[in-house]
Amino acid sequence: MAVEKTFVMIKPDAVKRGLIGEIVSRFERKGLKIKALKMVKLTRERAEQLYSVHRDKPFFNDLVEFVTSGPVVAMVLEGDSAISVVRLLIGSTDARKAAPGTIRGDFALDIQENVVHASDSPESFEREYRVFFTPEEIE
Ligand code: FUP
Repeated sequence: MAVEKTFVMIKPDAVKRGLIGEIVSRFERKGLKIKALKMVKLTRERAEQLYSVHRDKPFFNDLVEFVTSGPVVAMVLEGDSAISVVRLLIGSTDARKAAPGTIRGDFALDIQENVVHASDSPESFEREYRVFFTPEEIE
């Protein structure tokens, strides 16, 4: 058993639609532990830092505009194989193709406004959580 931490962000579309409770509840019901959680409005600089791997992509500017369009909810979750388990729970990036029963599959119909973000590797977790939290805050 490998206990891991992962970073999740509920995006502005889901916050505006009143889905925070529903989404947090799915992670809790799965058995993941909430180590830290906060609601904030991202600055442009922090959004660019979060999505730095996509800096050269054609959708980068739109993506930064979208994630700064309203508050987001950032959290660190912990559990056995948390990174891959959370990726399974959220479903495919393109919500039109996300399986029913997944968060994106149940609540979204778009590749950009896809409700939630989650780290895809231990390396992205280490980089992404630091956009919102200090190491002491997630102990
Ligand atoms: P994911 O890890 O599932 O969030 O997916 P990616 O890292 O591939 O993409 C990051 C974000 O870029 C997605 F949440 C949405 C956005 N995106 C677009 O807006 N257009 C695209 O064609 C691909 C991704």
